[in-house]
Amino acid sequence: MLSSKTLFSRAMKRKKRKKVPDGKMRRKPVSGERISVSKKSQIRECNEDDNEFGFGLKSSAPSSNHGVQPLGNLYLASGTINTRNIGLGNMQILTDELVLDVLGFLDATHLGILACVSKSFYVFANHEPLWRNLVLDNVKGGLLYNKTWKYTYLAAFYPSFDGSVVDISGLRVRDFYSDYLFQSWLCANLEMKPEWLERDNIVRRKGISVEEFVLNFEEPNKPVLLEGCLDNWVAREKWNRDYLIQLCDDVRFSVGPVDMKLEEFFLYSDQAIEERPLYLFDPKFADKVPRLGSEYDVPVYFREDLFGVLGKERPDYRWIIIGPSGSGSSFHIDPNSTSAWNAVIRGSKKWVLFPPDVVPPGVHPSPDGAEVACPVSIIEWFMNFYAATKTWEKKPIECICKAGEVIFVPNGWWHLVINLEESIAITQNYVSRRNLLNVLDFLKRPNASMLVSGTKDRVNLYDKFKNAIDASFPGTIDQLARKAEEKAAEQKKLSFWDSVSDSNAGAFKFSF
Ligand SMILES: O=C(O)CCC(=O)C(=O)O
Repeated sequence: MLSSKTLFSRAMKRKKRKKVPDGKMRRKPVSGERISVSKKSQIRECNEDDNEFGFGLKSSAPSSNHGVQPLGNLYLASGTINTRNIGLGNMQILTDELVLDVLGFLDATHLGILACVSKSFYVFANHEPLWRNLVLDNVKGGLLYNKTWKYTYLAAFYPSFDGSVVDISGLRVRDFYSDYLFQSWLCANLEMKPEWLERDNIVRRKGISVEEFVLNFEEPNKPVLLEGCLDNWVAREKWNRDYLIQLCDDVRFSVGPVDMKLEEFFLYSDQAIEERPLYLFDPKFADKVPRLGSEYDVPVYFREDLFGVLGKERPDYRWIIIGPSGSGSSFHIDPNSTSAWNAVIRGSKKWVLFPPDVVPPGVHPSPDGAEVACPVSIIEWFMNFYAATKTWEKKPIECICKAGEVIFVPNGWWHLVINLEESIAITQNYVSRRNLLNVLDFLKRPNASMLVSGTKDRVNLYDKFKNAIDASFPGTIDQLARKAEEKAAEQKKLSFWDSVSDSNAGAFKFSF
């Protein structure tokens, strides 16, 4: 691994704060940079020589990150110079993150000028996520990705710029040590380790009845992987790149903060090597291209969809999801306390799920649940936190969901998803009678205006939904509330008997 030759301070964990209710799952642009040939081969050597952690790089790992090395290497270097500090002048006291935050205020021209000031500023000012932000903030209309974010920017704003002749590796700077920049590069270029993919402990079912699904999974709020329920989907047969590009033509889909045509998105995803690749995640896909909506059917288990009573006022509930290998969704709980199903049409996805009472390691929700601080990227979570789950009493549920399979994500469960190859999926969030009371409770919370998502009217959603349910299904809410009370009383009785009886011996337990 990154052993004696490449000492990387693994304790350094980068965190991002994310507001939960902002769409179903949104992410901020971050990271992605390069490594020099020698550094790359150094790490490869390390992998072969000393496999303590076994990190492997993607074969597509580019050949330059401007020579940035992890800070630990400084202690083994013959000299004590860190070019990072010398070239930053008075700014050297700032952390790398802060330097990048400051540079994030600059426009492209000033970033370009700053890159000429010193070797250190050259490295910082070429940090790809800075250019990614500049592109995403400024390029309107067609986004034609061109090798790197910096060259994409230049090609968009300087028509005389000839991207075909540039060398994307850039300059290599000697004696530059930075854990932040190194980790950012590493996370963009790491292969998923086999042991991150090994655990497969989800219950799988094929051909079960709706009653079995409700009894064994929906009612007890447990995940399940359902096989064979997409067999009749037109989407399974037809949806591939060429078909979708032709069908969707000039239609633009939501890709993080920008809208892209499918052709543009695939142009990007074929080239990008990023820690957090852009992800196409569009809730309006079926309005934009009605054929997309008619080429799949809601699996039989999920047909009760009570938010339907709100008609056009219902919160966003279905998404088409397309992303390259490495893209995905970092830890979150689904919006409005809904449950969800996620069907993989092409590709495959690694899932990690924790029950509602277990906050995943490395994830820190604010007390009101409105914000979550978590590692910058999914890959960083695997690198720094996955191993911790091995010793946890409550192990996560994990699986790889392949094309043709559907996962049921019960309400309140934390989940993280990473695409192991380019994937196309459909997901829907829904409310059935099993989680209606949860959803109503959620919508009624005092900070609902911060928590409710997917709709413009966050404050009145509770009243609107409750009234619409009362009108369409009179008495249902009271009936469910009575059932819930009975169940709670039953459970209380059971736990009383558990506490006074020795369940193994079937006898009373006396404690003095
Ligand atoms: O990236 C994915 O496919 C998972 C999406 C997800 O977690 C969600 O829709 O809640």
